[in-house]
Amino acid sequence: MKTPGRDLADKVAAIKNAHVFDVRSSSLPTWCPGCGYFGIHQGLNACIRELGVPLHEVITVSGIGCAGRYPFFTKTYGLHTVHGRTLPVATGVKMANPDLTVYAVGGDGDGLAIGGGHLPHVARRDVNINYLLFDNSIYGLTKGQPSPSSPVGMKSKASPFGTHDKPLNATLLALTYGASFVARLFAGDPEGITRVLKEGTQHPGFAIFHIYTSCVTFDKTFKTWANLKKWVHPLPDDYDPTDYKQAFNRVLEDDFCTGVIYRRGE
Ligand SMILES: Cc1ncc(C[n+]2csc(CCOP(=O)(O)OP(=O)(O)O)c2C)c(N)n1
Ligand code: SF4
Ligand SMILES: [Mg+2]
Repeated sequence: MKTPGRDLADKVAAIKNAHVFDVRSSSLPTWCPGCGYFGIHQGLNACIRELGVPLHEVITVSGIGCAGRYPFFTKTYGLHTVHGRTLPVATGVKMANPDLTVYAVGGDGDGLAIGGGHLPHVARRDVNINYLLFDNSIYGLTKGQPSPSSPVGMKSKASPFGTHDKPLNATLLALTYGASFVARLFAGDPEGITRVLKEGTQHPGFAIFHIYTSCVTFDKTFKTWANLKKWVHPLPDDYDPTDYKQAFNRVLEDDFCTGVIYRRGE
């Protein structure tokens, strides 16, 4: 039977433990209520906690955008840099201190438009960093312009008659550029995000996590929660992620399968 004194000691230990292992910072996220980024935040926090990496050995590096605000909301080290330059800065950080666990975080505008030229090079150099691409198919921070992953016909204030441009598929690009770990995830599944992030973090090379998420404020028609929930589905159990050709075929056929799409074999 526990004595009252023991209970108090346990409570104090639990509070201390929560402080050490709670990855959230004291700055509350300024994202809109319902934004998919909360699910990603939850997933990455649990990944860091469960891997037990000391917070002073972790850094999150971002560019600009709603996704770019991410480093403010964690207790890890953080760099909020320049629009589109998430990957080169994260590469520099890793080169300067290879012992750090580096998470590069950014939006589809940051990573596929202004910063789109960096993905092939970080992939072919196989820099040992983890890149979380928050793909809501819109420029959230600047109030809802179409992005390189918006579908043809998407209407917005900046495209009142619908976009004409064909969308880019970040998963397919990552495979084409030779990334050695490629995953596709869903912001509505934080546990799935944690599981795959833990695997990718331990992968000795460049890991990209293409995360489908919803901008609830500016996208009322495409990547809504209702649509995403209907569309996303896990890869089948017998899927072999070490088969490069199969990975291509799968992604060409299926825009919404989630899980580890490709992982370099032993
Ligand atoms: C060099 C430069 N060009 C343009 C901008 C304006 N700008 C800020 S965020 C942004 C796009 C944000 O979209 P995304 O990267 O998808 O992030 P989200 O807000 O959706 O998370 C743009 C164009 C800027 N800050 N700097
Ligand atoms: S504008 Fe969109 S992406 Fe930005 S915080 Fe709000 S819901 Fe999220
Ligand atoms: Mg975006």
